[in-house]
Amino acid sequence: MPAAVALDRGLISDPALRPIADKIERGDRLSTDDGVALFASPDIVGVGAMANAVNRAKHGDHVLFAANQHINPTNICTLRKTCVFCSYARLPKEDGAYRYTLEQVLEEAATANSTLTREFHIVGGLDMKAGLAYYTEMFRALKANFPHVHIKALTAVEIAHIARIDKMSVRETLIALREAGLDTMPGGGAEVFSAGVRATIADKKLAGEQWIAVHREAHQLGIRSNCTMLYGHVETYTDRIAHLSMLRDLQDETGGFLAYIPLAYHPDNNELGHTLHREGTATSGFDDLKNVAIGRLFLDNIDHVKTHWVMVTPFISQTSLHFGVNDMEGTMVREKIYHEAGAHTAQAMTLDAILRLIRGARKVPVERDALYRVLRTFDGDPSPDSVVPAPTASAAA
Ligand code: V47
Ligand code: SF4
Repeated sequence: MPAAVALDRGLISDPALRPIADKIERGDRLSTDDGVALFASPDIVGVGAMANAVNRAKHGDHVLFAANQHINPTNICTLRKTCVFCSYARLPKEDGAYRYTLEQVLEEAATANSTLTREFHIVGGLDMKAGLAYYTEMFRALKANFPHVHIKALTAVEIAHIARIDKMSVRETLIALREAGLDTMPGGGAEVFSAGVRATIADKKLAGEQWIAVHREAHQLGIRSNCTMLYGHVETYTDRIAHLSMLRDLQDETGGFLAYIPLAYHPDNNELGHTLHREGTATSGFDDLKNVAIGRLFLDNIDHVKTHWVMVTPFISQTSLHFGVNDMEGTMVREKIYHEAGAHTAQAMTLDAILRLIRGARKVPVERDALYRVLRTFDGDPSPDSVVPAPTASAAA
């Protein structure tokens, strides 16, 4: 059951939100109808105020971030033609296709020794030549060379793909990957679980129920994971809430999700963006803020809601800290997936820029590790600053 939270009712102007506010004040769980009503409401201030109150009750003014490095080892993907929202994947012989050798992965990871990096976030395509041995060798070598760095790797879709290639069960695959060094799993590959939406944007991808089943298996083995939702394409409000309900149900069952991250769809260089005539556009700030706020309100059993500044800009990410978010995707090195899809943000953010963003929102930055343990709190704010630097692409941490 969620905790009862006091609200400033004066901030809520839409009468349709009043019964929802009553539930939050009583500590009652929101229904799917409530979730849809939240998305349908134009009262962004009211929705945000409720999410902010719930978030502050859980986390006070603290905003977490972790220094991480993204590694995308292969963009070769068997679903290249059917995930029509993806700009990153290539067929094996297509221009721009790549698969890193172990040496290339280690070379890319090498910056972890001279930066604050404490987490490698490793995801890529469904490459027929990247089976279990490719990843176990990679994880063993990364652990040998960077023993202090946590490995968050492989979406549920990639795990199921490796299991298929190597003719193993998902459970056996997870156990073998864990033995090689996998610590936790990221939340990608979820997109939107609705069968109708999946048939349109990700036909042939692991079904929603199967995505949930892989995470259930991981949680039962003690492997924690994240969860996501890709919003802003063809999905309806009902689809979004059905998706969040499936995540909430699994969390009730296992408690294995660490964080929820809504992912804003980027329409450049992919077939879906072209079909929808959306190239060069982005999701609206209104929808970006609604998605984090409703994630916070509906997913009452997931502690952390994370904003991904690469996708929504550092400026929306900063504002989202007052709309229910308590966690920021940290300093990152060389992200590729959204930059192929038209994200114009930098590919890395310095520690100083992250601190300024968080402090600029009058919040307290807290560095965490990959399992959300606090590493250091950046107390005090010498100069609360309304001027936020645009992050530079040049340096990480
Ligand atoms: O599953 C692909 C998305 C996801 C596009 O767990 C796109 O901490 C927008 O899940 N526009 C992978 N999104 C990334 C991911 C993630 C990111 C940050 C943190 C964590 C975490 C997980 O990227 C894919 C898909 O949903 N994606 N193409 C696109 N054109
Ligand atoms: Fe492949 Fe993932 Fe892109 Fe789909 S979203 S084509 S599975 S890399």
